[in-house]
Amino acid sequence: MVKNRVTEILGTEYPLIQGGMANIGTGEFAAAVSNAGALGLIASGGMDTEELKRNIEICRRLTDKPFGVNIMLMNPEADRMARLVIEEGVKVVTTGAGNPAKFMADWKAAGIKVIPVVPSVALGVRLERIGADALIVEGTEAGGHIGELTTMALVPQVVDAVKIPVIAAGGIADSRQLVAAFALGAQGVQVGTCLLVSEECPIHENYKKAVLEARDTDTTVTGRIAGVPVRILKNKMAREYIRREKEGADRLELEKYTLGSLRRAVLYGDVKNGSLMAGQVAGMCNHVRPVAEIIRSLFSNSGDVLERLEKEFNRTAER
Ligand code: TUI
Repeated sequence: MVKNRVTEILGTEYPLIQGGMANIGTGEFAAAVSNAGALGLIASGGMDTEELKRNIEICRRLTDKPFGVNIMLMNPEADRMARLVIEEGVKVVTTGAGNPAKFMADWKAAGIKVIPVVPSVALGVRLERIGADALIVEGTEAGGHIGELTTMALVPQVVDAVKIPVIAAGGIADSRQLVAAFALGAQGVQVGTCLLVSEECPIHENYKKAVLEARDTDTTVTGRIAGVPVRILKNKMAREYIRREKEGADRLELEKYTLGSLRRAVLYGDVKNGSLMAGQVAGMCNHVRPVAEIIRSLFSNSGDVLERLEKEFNRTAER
């Protein structure tokens, strides 16, 4: 059992946050994650403000445990959503795909715990200065919209630059990676891909099957040229996107194409023309299990990892 600054901030049993996966993090799914002892997140990316409000209501009906809302800052309704989370008394807000600075003062005044995703030291330092309670430091191994740096390189650099707790994301699907994240100085983790293959995850069965069958090299990054890098499973859509991009399609057109195609994958299981967002750990997510079991085993197996490390290091010292 881990009790630390992150569980304190989140009010959860485990220092673990569900990634804010657009079109996937519904009120129902967030409640399943919260009921398992972690922080479920309602992902507003791909929703409008009314849908977000409905999903908050659904989540509240299904759990009395803490949950949060992820505001995807590229969402055209981000401003309205920023006000809604205050009106609704949401306790934890995470942000992604941009700089949430303009919302910070209002959120802090409302007593919200604000945990932005940052892809760099500079943004982390800036957001700590204006009141962030913790940072989710996400490496490029993650699925969806990503930064340039790896979890391994970025997490310790942010840890050294800030005083607030760091939550590592990107490349975490089992206890070895969980322990590694803590070894880098993180005090919590955010996971997404390993929850895609949970029983409760509301993605279409075809999407789930594609993640279950994916190998280590099966993700690729679209949107690098347009400046909106998004990690997805390789398929016809990925090839088509990269072709359009090379032909000079503009950023707005590509963004619309991606979000529309994410919905095609999540809701209709179109694994050819849909955008199957997933992280590099997809290759090790091979079994469908209940959310509670996935989360429990991440932490309960960490004892074995630590024991092995201890032995390994002692043996090395004896030589
Ligand atoms: O946001 C994510 N992952 C996402 S959002 C999403 S929906 C989408 N669909 C199509 C195009 C774009 C988005 C799918 N996956 N993760 C958190 C994250 N945030 N990763 C990287 C960042 C980030 C990038 C730049 C955060 C801040 C940032 O700041 C730039 C600035 O303005 O300083």
